[in-house]
Amino acid sequence: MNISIIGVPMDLGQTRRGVDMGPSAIRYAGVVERLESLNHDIEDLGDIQIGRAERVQDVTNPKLRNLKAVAEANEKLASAVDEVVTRGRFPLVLGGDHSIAIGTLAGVAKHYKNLGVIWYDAHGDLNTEETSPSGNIHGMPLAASLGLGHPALTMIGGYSPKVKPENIVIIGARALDEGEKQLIKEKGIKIYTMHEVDRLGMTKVMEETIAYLKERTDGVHLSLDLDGLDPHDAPGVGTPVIGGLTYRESHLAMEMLAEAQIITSAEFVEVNPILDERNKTAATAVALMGSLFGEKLV
Ligand code: EXY
Ligand code: MN
Ligand code: MN
Ligand code: MN
Repeated sequence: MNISIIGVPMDLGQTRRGVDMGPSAIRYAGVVERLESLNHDIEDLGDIQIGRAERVQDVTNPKLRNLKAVAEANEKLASAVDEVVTRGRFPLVLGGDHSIAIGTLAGVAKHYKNLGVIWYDAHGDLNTEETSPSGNIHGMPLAASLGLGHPALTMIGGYSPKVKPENIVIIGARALDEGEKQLIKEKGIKIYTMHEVDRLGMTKVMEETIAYLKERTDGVHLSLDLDGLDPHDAPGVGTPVIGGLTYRESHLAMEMLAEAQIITSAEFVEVNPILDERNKTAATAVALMGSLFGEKLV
C-alpha cells in the first residue's frame, strides 16, 4: 500500500493542553518504521501548520471554543488529504484532538459516492453548539460531518454533508450526552456500545460491521479515538472513560479490518503524551496501525 502520513498538532478542540504533541509522540513510537517493515511505501508529509495567532485560546464563544482556529486548520487538512487521495495514496492522519476528523472527512468524502465511517470512540462526537455540554469542538466532528452544527464546521471543503447516517458505525461508546442519544435514534445510526461489545464479543461486532459497510459503501474511513480503549491500555487521553475496549479487542478489530480490506483512509486521534505513561498510548496506537496494515503474529 502507498500510505501518506499527515500530522495535525491540534489541541484547540478541547481544553487540555498536550494533545498537540500527539503526532510527535506517535512518530517517536515508530510509526514509519513499523509500517515500512510491512513493505508499505510510506511518505511522511509532516504536520499541518497551525499558525501562531490561531494557537491562542479564543474565549469569545464558549459554545464553540476556538471556532475560527479549528475551522482554519481543518480547511488546510482537508486540502492536504484531498491531494493525497487524488494521488492514489492512503491518507493516515495523526492527531491531535478529534476535531480534526472534520477536515479529514472533508478531504476524503468527495472521492466517494457512499463513504462509510467507523467511529471507534468512548464518545459519539455528535454534539452541536446547541447540545454540547462543554463547547469543545472535539465533541462535534461526527455531527458536523453529517451536516449538523455551525456552517464554519459543516462547510469545510465547500460542501456538506460528508457522510450519510446509515453509512456510520459507532463502536465502543459509553459516554453519550442526551442530545447525542436522541440523534442516534432519530437518524438510525448503527452503534455498538460497550453493552453490545460485551454481549456479542468483538468478533461478532466486527463481522457485522464489515458486512454492513461492505454492502452499502464504496470506501470506509476509520476514525479511531484512543479513548475508545480502556484507560488502562490508553491512559494518555484527555477524556478517559472507564470500562472501555481492551488492547486485545482493538487489536483483533484492526486485524479483521485488514483481512476484509475495506479501509480506505484512517486517523488516530487524542493521543496526549503529557497525560501518558512513558508514551504507552502512542505505542498502542502504532501497534494498532501495525495490525490495521497487515501485521501478522506468525
Ligand atoms: N460529549 C462530551 C462533550 O461534547 O463535551 C465529551 C466529548 C469528548 C470527545 C472526545 C474526543 O472524543
Ligand atoms: Mn472522539
Ligand atoms: Mn472520545
Ligand atoms: Mn490479535
